[in-house]
Amino acid sequence: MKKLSYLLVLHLLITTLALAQEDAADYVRANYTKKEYRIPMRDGVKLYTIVYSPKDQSHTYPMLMKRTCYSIRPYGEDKYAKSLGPSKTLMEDKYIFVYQDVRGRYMSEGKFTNMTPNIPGNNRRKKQEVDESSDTWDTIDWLLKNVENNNGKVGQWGISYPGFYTAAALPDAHPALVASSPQAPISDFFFDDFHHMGAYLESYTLAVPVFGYQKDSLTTQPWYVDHMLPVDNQGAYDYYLQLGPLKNVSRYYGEDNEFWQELTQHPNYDEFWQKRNLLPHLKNVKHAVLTVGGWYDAEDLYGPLNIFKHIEADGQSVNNMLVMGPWSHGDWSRERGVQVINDIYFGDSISTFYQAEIESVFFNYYLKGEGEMALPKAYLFDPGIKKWQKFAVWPPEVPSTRLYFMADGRLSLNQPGDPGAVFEYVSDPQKPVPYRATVAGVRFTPRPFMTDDQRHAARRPDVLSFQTDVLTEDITLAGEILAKLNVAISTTDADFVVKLIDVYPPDAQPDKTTPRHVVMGGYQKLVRSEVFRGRFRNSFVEPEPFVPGEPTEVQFPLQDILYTFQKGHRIMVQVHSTWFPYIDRNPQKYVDNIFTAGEEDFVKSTIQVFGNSVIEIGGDIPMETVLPKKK
Ligand code: PG9
Repeated sequence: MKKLSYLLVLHLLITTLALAQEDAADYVRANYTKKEYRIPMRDGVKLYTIVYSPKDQSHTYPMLMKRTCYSIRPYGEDKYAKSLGPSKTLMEDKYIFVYQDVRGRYMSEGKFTNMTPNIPGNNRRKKQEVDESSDTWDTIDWLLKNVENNNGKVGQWGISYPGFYTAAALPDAHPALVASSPQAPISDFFFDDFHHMGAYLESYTLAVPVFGYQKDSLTTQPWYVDHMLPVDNQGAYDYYLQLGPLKNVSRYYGEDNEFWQELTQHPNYDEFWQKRNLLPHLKNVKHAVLTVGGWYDAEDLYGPLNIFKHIEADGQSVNNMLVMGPWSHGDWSRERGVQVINDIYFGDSISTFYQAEIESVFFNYYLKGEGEMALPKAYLFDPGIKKWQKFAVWPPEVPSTRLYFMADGRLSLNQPGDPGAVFEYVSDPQKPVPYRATVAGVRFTPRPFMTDDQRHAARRPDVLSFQTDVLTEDITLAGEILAKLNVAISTTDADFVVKLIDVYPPDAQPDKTTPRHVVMGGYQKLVRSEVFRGRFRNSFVEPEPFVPGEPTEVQFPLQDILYTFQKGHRIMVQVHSTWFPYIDRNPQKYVDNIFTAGEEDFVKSTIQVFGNSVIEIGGDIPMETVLPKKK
C-alpha cells in the first residue's frame, strides 16, 4: 500500500511539473510571436538571432537582448521557449526579447574565440576587424531597422559567459543601448573561472571541451560532447589525484582542443591573456549599468566586482550600480522559495525580491521610462545578519580592520603579531588539503562549497588556523581584503590559500533548512577564500622561484566582502598550500610550466608563516600599487 502511495505522489509531482512547464511554454506561445533571423555582421558573417515579440501590438516595446555561447534553443519558429528574459516579472511586463548565438557557436557562422579581445575604436575599424562590441553594435543596428514595433531602445543582460558578452558590448556601445546588466560576468580568464591569481582550476578541466573545439557546420546540437573526459562515478579528489600531473590530461585533450592548447601554452599572464582582459576597455561607458553577482559565486566573483569598479573609476556612466546577494552562480535568476547554499539558509524569496524590486525597476525605468530610479549605488546583502544594506559608494570609506596571527594561535584585531613567531607545516602534494569535506563528484565546475564547514581542514596538520576570542559585540567587515603573508619555504615554489571563516558558537541552532546530519554548534562557515600561486608574487607576467629558506613577502587580494560577525561568534583565518582538486597542485619545485611538470617534480615543502603576517580588510587598500605587476 505504502509503495502505491509513493508512486501516486511521484506521478502527481511529475504531472504537476509537466503541466507547469506546459503552462509556461503556453504562456509564451499565447503572448509572444517568434521569428528567426540570420543577421549579417560588417564582415559578412551571419549570426543566428531569435526574436520574441509581444502579440499585443497596441504598444511599442524596447528590446532586451542576450547573446550567448550556450545555444538559444529551441530552434524553429514553431518551437517556443518555456520562459523569456531574465525573470518571469519582465516576461509578463512585455518586452521584445532577443537571443543570439555568438560568432562561431551553434547556428551562427564564423569562428569562436574565447573571451574575444576588444579592439578599441569600434566604428573606426576596417570591415574585417570584429569583436563582441562590433557584433553587438551591428546586431542592434539591424534589429532597430527590421523588428516591427520597437521603441528604439535596447537593453541587454546575461549571466556568466553571457555576462561577458553583455559587458564586452559596453566599449563603443550603440547609442540605442541604454541599459546593460552584466551578471556574474567574466572579465579576465586569468582571474575568473579557469584561473584564480595564477593558479589553474583543475576542477574546471571537465568544462574545457565546451570551449575547446570548433564546430564544422551550423548545428543545433553540442558538437563537443564526444571529447569529454572519461569520468566514472569516482569522487573528484581521487579521480584527479589518480590522473596525476596536468600533462596527463593531454591524453584526452589533443591538438584539436584549441582551448586546452591555449591554457597549457600560456601558463603566465602573457599577451595572450592580457589582450583578453576586458577591464582596461571599460572607458566612456555612458549608459546605465546594473552589475550583479553572488558573494558565494565560485566561478565569477572577480568579474562583477572589478567590472563595476572599473566603470565607476571612469565615472562616465549615467548610473553605474552593483548588486551582490547571498547567491552562488546565477542563483538570483532562480526562485526556490528559500535561498540555501549547502548547509546555510539565508532567507525566503530573496531572488524574487531582487527580480521585482531591483532588476525590473532598472530595466522598466531606462527602457520604458516607467517608475522612479531610487536604487542605491551598491545594494549588498550582509550574509552575517541576513539583511540587505545600501551603500552610496563601494568599497565603503571605513577604517581598515587588521587581523594579526598571535603566537598562541589567536587572531588579534588590534595587537600586531610577533615577527619572531614562526608557524610551520609540511605541504605534501600527494596528500593535498581537500577543498570540501564531502566527496564531490567530477563536475563541469565547482559551486556549492563557498559556505562550507571548514572543520575538516582545521584538523589537518598542514592547515594553520587562527581565531579570535569570542566576540563581545557584532563586527562588520566591509570592502576589499589584502592578505600580506611573510613566509619562507624549503623548496622553490608554493601556493598559498587564505580563508576567512565565521565560527559559530557551541550552542548555535539549526535553521529550517539545515540538513539533519549537520551540527551547527561550532560550525566554521567559509566567508571568503582565495588561492595565490607564489611564483607570481612580483609579477603575473614573469614568475620567479623562491629562494629556499629566505623570508619572502607574498601579498594578494581576496575578493570583497560585506559580512557581520555576530556577538558570540569568532573570526577565524586559515592558511594552507593545497586546495584540491578545486585548484591544481603546485609541484612546489619551480618548473617553467606546471602544465608539463612530471611526477618527479612534485615534492613536499616545509612552509613557514611568520608572525608579522596580516590580513587587512576594508579601508583604503591601494590594490593596483600593492599587487603583482600585470604588464
Ligand atoms: N563562467 C562560467 C564558465 C565559463 C567557462 C567554463 C566554465 C564555466 C559560465 O559561463 O557558466
